[in-house]
Amino acid sequence: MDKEQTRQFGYELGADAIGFAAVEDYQSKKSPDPRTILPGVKSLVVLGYRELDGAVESENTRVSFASRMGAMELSLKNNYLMTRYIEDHYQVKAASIPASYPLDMSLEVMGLVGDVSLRHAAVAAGLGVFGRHNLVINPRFGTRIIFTAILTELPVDSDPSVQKELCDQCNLCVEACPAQALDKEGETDMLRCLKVSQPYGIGGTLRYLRQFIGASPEEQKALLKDPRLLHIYQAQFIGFQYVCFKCMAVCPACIEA
Ligand code: B12
Ligand code: SF4
Ligand code: SF4
Repeated sequence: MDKEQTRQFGYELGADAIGFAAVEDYQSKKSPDPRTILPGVKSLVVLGYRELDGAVESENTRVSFASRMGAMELSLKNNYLMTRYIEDHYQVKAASIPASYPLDMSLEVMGLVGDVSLRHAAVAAGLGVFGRHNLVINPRFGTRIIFTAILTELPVDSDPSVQKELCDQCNLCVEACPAQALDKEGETDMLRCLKVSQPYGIGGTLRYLRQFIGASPEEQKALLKDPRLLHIYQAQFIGFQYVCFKCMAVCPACIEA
């Protein structure tokens, strides 16, 4: 694959960072083998989209998430266009891996493991290194970046990995986490994070439904006016999922003041 031509195509679409990895350099123990997605896979193209500073730092997380939705929408379309470009241009098969959803919701993983671990893919493609918050820090955009990937049948050499240690262990992310989900080094307590960062996701919805089912008719009338129901509505139908961005927002790595 002509990396530079492909990179150029991606930048023109609006991606902020693009890297390439040979499939053998992508190692994520918990994730499915990428050959279960594309049997002839030989490489990954990884794309990064920066988060907007005003949005990620805002205490109004509706604004933060609306901006994330913009990045996700742009990335979904771009990933499709770039995958199509690779298939057409090189006459090979390629598969588009979006930023976050849909996820495997089977009992074994319950939506906690992506089809491709985009952090491990980003590291393999030279787009960053893991920090104390278990997120990937990019040398240009710091933690304020989300990723997508494309699996392709074309062999490529991986881009040079980031050698510099970008996390200075300042611990700001650990201290700022309202769920204490980062206390143990090298592991995010997923359930703690989920409960606080997605209060109106599946967990919050089930809590509301259980309460509703067990309530008297009078209590049910009151529960129908509970603001939680409207929050759940926004989360489910509009897609407003995360209300916490603290570990991204406080990380000073590679962010100019
Ligand atoms: C499921 C999921 C979650 C779950 C579970 C997270 C988890 N621990 O994996 C929950 C809901 C908790 C979650 C929370 C968040 N998420 Co999330 N999430 C995902 C998703 C969809 C799948 C992740 C996955 O497959 N995990 C399972 C396996 C791969 O994890 P693992 O092997 O156990 O690796 C973990 C540790 O072992 C450790 N680790 C592994 N190797 C190494 C190596 C070193 C050196 C170190 C220090 C650590 C380390 O890091 C991982 C985190 O626990 C990805 C998108 C994707 N497809 O990758 C986004 C993704 C990881 N999420 C992202 C973000 C931004 C968030 C949040 C900030 C929420 C928000 N507001 O956006 C928080 C951050 C939580 C945190 N600090 O860890 C971004 C990260 C971007 C980045 N710059 O790194 C991703 C990549 C989405 C995207 N498209 O960009 N997420
Ligand atoms: S998203 Fe919020 S709750 Fe989850 S790890 Fe980051 S700071 Fe903690
Ligand atoms: S906030 Fe500090 S400790 Fe946490 S990842 Fe960023 S640089 Fe590392």
